[in-house]
Amino acid sequence: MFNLVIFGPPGSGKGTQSENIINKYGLVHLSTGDLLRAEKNSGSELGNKIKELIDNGNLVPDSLVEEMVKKNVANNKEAAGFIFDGFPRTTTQAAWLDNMLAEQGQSVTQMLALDVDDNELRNRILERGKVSGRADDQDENIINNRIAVYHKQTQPVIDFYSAQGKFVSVDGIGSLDDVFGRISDAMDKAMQN
Ligand code: B4P
Repeated sequence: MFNLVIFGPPGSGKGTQSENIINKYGLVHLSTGDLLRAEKNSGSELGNKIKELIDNGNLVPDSLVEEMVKKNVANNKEAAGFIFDGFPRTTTQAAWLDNMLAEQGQSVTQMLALDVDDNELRNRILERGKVSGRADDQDENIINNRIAVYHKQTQPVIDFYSAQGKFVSVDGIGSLDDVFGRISDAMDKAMQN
Protein backbone atom coordinates (compact mmCIF):
# COMPACT_ATOMS: atom_id res chain seq x y z
CA MET A 1 0.00 0.00 0.00
CA PHE A 2 1.18 3.54 -0.70
CA ASN A 3 -0.23 6.02 1.80
CA LEU A 4 0.60 9.58 0.88
CA VAL A 5 0.08 12.65 3.02
CA ILE A 6 -0.12 15.67 0.70
CA PHE A 7 0.60 18.65 2.88
CA GLY A 8 0.94 22.41 2.61
CA PRO A 9 -0.63 25.72 3.53
CA PRO A 10 -4.11 26.69 2.29
CA GLY A 11 -4.02 27.31 -1.45
CA SER A 12 -0.71 25.52 -1.95
CA GLY A 13 -2.24 23.14 -4.50
CA LYS A 14 -3.01 20.04 -2.42
CA GLY A 15 -6.44 19.47 -3.98
CA THR A 16 -5.26 20.46 -7.45
CA GLN A 17 -2.31 18.06 -7.44
CA SER A 18 -4.32 15.26 -5.79
CA GLU A 19 -6.30 14.96 -9.03
CA ASN A 20 -3.08 14.37 -10.99
CA ILE A 21 -1.87 11.84 -8.42
CA ILE A 22 -5.15 9.87 -8.61
CA ASN A 23 -4.90 9.74 -12.42
CA LYS A 24 -1.34 8.44 -12.41
CA TYR A 25 -1.20 6.24 -9.30
CA GLY A 26 -4.82 5.16 -8.74
CA LEU A 27 -4.89 5.93 -5.02
CA VAL A 28 -8.12 6.72 -3.15
CA HIS A 29 -8.48 10.46 -2.51
CA LEU A 30 -9.51 11.46 0.99
CA SER A 31 -9.83 15.25 1.30
CA THR A 32 -10.99 16.38 4.73
CA GLY A 33 -11.80 19.82 3.27
CA ASP A 34 -14.18 18.20 0.74
CA LEU A 35 -15.74 15.93 3.39
CA LEU A 36 -16.30 18.85 5.76
CA ARG A 37 -17.77 21.06 3.03
CA ALA A 38 -20.19 18.26 2.09
CA GLU A 39 -21.35 18.01 5.72
CA LYS A 40 -21.56 21.81 5.94
CA ASN A 41 -23.72 22.00 2.81
CA SER A 42 -26.05 19.25 4.06
CA GLY A 43 -27.54 21.79 6.48
CA SER A 44 -27.38 19.31 9.40
CA GLU A 45 -26.83 20.56 12.95
CA LEU A 46 -23.24 19.32 12.74
CA GLY A 47 -22.91 21.01 9.34
CA ASN A 48 -23.89 24.35 10.86
CA LYS A 49 -21.22 24.03 13.55
CA ILE A 50 -18.64 23.20 10.89
CA LYS A 51 -19.76 26.16 8.77
CA GLU A 52 -19.04 28.61 11.58
CA LEU A 53 -15.47 27.29 11.91
CA ILE A 54 -14.58 26.89 8.22
CA ASP A 55 -16.08 30.19 7.12
CA ASN A 56 -13.87 31.97 9.66
CA GLY A 57 -10.75 30.08 8.63
CA ASN A 58 -10.44 28.03 11.83
CA LEU A 59 -9.80 24.32 12.19
CA VAL A 60 -12.59 21.88 12.98
CA PRO A 61 -12.04 19.80 16.20
CA ASP A 62 -9.64 16.87 15.79
CA SER A 63 -12.08 14.20 16.99
CA LEU A 64 -14.70 15.19 14.42
CA VAL A 65 -12.25 15.06 11.50
CA GLU A 66 -10.72 11.79 12.74
CA GLU A 67 -14.16 10.16 12.84
CA MET A 68 -14.74 11.13 9.18
CA VAL A 69 -11.35 9.80 8.10
CA LYS A 70 -11.90 6.50 9.93
CA LYS A 71 -15.26 5.98 8.24
CA ASN A 72 -13.86 6.69 4.77
CA VAL A 73 -10.83 4.43 5.21
CA ALA A 74 -13.13 1.62 6.39
CA ASN A 75 -15.33 2.11 3.31
CA ASN A 76 -12.35 1.57 0.97
CA LYS A 77 -10.92 -1.77 2.08
CA GLU A 78 -9.70 -2.68 -1.42
CA ALA A 79 -7.71 0.55 -1.91
CA ALA A 80 -4.13 0.34 -3.21
CA GLY A 81 -3.45 3.25 -0.89
CA PHE A 82 -4.75 6.65 0.11
CA ILE A 83 -3.97 10.29 -0.56
CA PHE A 84 -4.62 12.09 2.70
CA ASP A 85 -5.29 15.64 1.46
CA GLY A 86 -5.53 18.34 4.12
CA PHE A 87 -5.10 15.73 6.85
CA PRO A 88 -3.38 15.59 9.31
CA ARG A 89 -3.49 19.32 10.15
CA THR A 90 -2.37 19.02 13.78
CA THR A 91 0.21 16.81 15.49
CA THR A 92 -2.69 15.20 17.40
CA GLN A 93 -4.25 14.18 14.07
CA ALA A 94 -0.86 12.90 12.85
CA ALA A 95 -0.40 10.66 15.91
CA TRP A 96 -4.00 9.44 15.57
CA LEU A 97 -3.44 8.57 11.89
CA ASP A 98 -0.33 6.54 12.74
CA ASN A 99 -2.30 4.55 15.34
CA MET A 100 -5.30 4.02 13.09
CA LEU A 101 -3.11 2.73 10.23
CA ALA A 102 -0.98 0.60 12.59
CA GLU A 103 -4.14 -1.22 13.75
CA GLN A 104 -4.43 -2.42 10.13
CA GLY A 105 -0.75 -3.21 9.76
CA GLN A 106 -0.29 -0.08 7.64
CA SER A 107 1.64 3.18 7.89
CA VAL A 108 2.15 6.52 6.16
CA THR A 109 4.62 5.95 3.31
CA GLN A 110 5.56 9.56 2.59
CA MET A 111 4.62 13.14 3.39
CA LEU A 112 5.01 15.59 0.50
CA ALA A 113 4.85 19.22 1.61
CA LEU A 114 4.12 21.84 -1.04
CA ASP A 115 6.22 24.92 -0.37
CA VAL A 116 4.56 28.22 -1.42
CA ASP A 117 5.14 31.69 0.06
CA ASP A 118 2.33 33.53 1.86
CA ASN A 119 1.91 36.25 -0.80
CA GLU A 120 1.40 33.71 -3.57
CA LEU A 121 -1.08 31.80 -1.35
CA ARG A 122 -3.11 34.97 -0.77
CA ASN A 123 -3.21 35.73 -4.51
CA ARG A 124 -4.22 32.18 -5.47
CA ILE A 125 -6.98 31.95 -2.87
CA LEU A 126 -8.41 35.38 -3.77
CA GLU A 127 -8.36 34.36 -7.45
CA ARG A 128 -10.20 31.11 -6.65
CA GLY A 129 -12.65 33.11 -4.51
CA LYS A 130 -13.95 34.83 -7.65
CA VAL A 131 -15.44 31.51 -8.80
CA SER A 132 -15.43 29.04 -5.88
CA GLY A 133 -18.32 30.56 -3.94
CA ARG A 134 -16.36 29.66 -0.77
CA ALA A 135 -16.77 32.28 1.97
CA ASP A 136 -13.28 31.42 3.26
CA ASP A 137 -11.76 32.30 -0.14
CA GLN A 138 -13.20 35.81 -0.47
CA ASP A 139 -12.24 37.86 2.55
CA GLU A 140 -8.61 38.88 2.99
CA ASN A 141 -8.85 38.85 6.82
CA ILE A 142 -10.16 35.30 6.79
CA ILE A 143 -7.47 34.23 4.33
CA ASN A 144 -4.82 35.78 6.59
CA ASN A 145 -6.32 33.90 9.55
CA ARG A 146 -6.15 30.61 7.59
CA ILE A 147 -2.48 31.24 6.83
CA ALA A 148 -1.77 32.16 10.49
CA VAL A 149 -3.59 29.03 11.71
CA TYR A 150 -1.45 27.02 9.30
CA HIS A 151 1.80 28.44 10.69
CA LYS A 152 0.72 27.99 14.32
CA GLN A 153 -1.20 24.70 14.37
CA THR A 154 -0.35 22.82 11.18
CA GLN A 155 3.29 23.53 10.32
CA PRO A 156 4.53 21.52 13.39
CA VAL A 157 3.26 18.39 11.60
CA ILE A 158 6.38 18.72 9.40
CA ASP A 159 8.57 17.95 12.44
CA PHE A 160 6.41 14.91 13.24
CA TYR A 161 7.12 13.31 9.83
CA SER A 162 10.69 14.64 9.66
CA ALA A 163 11.47 12.64 12.82
CA GLN A 164 10.23 9.53 10.98
CA GLY A 165 12.31 10.31 7.86
CA LYS A 166 9.12 10.63 5.77
CA PHE A 167 9.04 14.37 5.05
CA VAL A 168 9.88 15.61 1.53
CA SER A 169 9.62 19.29 0.62
CA VAL A 170 8.32 20.05 -2.90
CA ASP A 171 8.62 23.46 -4.54
CA GLY A 172 4.96 24.39 -5.16
CA ILE A 173 5.72 27.38 -7.40
CA GLY A 174 5.54 26.92 -11.17
CA SER A 175 3.12 25.46 -13.71
CA LEU A 176 0.78 22.64 -12.60
CA ASP A 177 2.82 20.23 -14.77
CA ASP A 178 6.12 21.36 -13.29
CA VAL A 179 4.85 20.89 -9.75
CA PHE A 180 3.35 17.50 -10.63
CA GLY A 181 6.67 16.44 -12.19
CA ARG A 182 8.38 17.12 -8.85
CA ILE A 183 5.68 15.19 -6.97
CA SER A 184 5.97 12.19 -9.34
CA ASP A 185 9.75 12.12 -9.00
CA ALA A 186 9.46 12.02 -5.19
CA MET A 187 6.75 9.32 -5.22
CA ASP A 188 8.61 7.16 -7.78
CA LYS A 189 11.73 7.35 -5.66
CA ALA A 190 9.79 6.27 -2.53
CA MET A 191 8.23 3.37 -4.46
CA GLN A 192 11.66 2.07 -5.45
CA ASN A 193 12.76 1.86 -1.79
P1 B4P B 1 -9.09 22.59 2.36
O1 B4P B 1 -10.21 22.16 1.54
O2 B4P B 1 -8.04 21.57 2.65
O3 B4P B 1 -8.61 23.88 1.59
P2 B4P B 1 -7.32 24.53 1.06
O4 B4P B 1 -6.22 24.39 2.08
O5 B4P B 1 -7.71 25.90 0.62
O6 B4P B 1 -6.97 23.75 -0.28
P3 B4P B 1 -5.75 23.39 -1.21
O7 B4P B 1 -4.36 23.60 -0.69
O8 B4P B 1 -6.11 21.99 -1.58
O9 B4P B 1 -5.85 24.39 -2.43
P4 B4P B 1 -6.02 24.09 -3.99
O10 B4P B 1 -5.26 22.91 -4.47
O11 B4P B 1 -7.45 24.05 -4.26
O12 B4P B 1 -9.57 23.13 3.82
C1 B4P B 1 -10.61 24.07 3.99
C2 B4P B 1 -10.97 24.25 5.47
O13 B4P B 1 -11.52 22.98 6.00
C3 B4P B 1 -9.85 24.56 6.45
O14 B4P B 1 -9.56 25.96 6.49
C4 B4P B 1 -10.43 24.04 7.78
O15 B4P B 1 -11.35 24.93 8.32
C5 B4P B 1 -11.17 22.78 7.38
N1 B4P B 1 -10.34 21.56 7.47
C6 B4P B 1 -9.94 20.78 6.41
N2 B4P B 1 -9.20 19.74 6.84
C7 B4P B 1 -9.13 19.85 8.21
C8 B4P B 1 -8.49 19.07 9.23
N3 B4P B 1 -7.75 17.99 8.94
N4 B4P B 1 -8.61 19.47 10.52
C9 B4P B 1 -9.35 20.55 10.84
N5 B4P B 1 -9.98 21.33 9.92
C10 B4P B 1 -9.87 20.99 8.61
O16 B4P B 1 -5.37 25.36 -4.66
C11 B4P B 1 -5.83 26.65 -4.43
C12 B4P B 1 -5.86 27.48 -5.70
O17 B4P B 1 -4.55 27.63 -6.24
C13 B4P B 1 -6.71 26.85 -6.80
O18 B4P B 1 -7.52 27.86 -7.36
C14 B4P B 1 -5.71 26.35 -7.83
O19 B4P B 1 -6.17 26.44 -9.15
C15 B4P B 1 -4.54 27.29 -7.62
N6 B4P B 1 -3.26 26.64 -7.90
C16 B4P B 1 -2.91 25.39 -7.50
N7 B4P B 1 -1.66 25.10 -7.94
C17 B4P B 1 -1.21 26.21 -8.62
C18 B4P B 1 0.02 26.55 -9.29
N8 B4P B 1 1.03 25.67 -9.38
N9 B4P B 1 0.12 27.77 -9.85
C19 B4P B 1 -0.90 28.67 -9.78
N10 B4P B 1 -2.09 28.39 -9.16
C20 B4P B 1 -2.25 27.19 -8.58
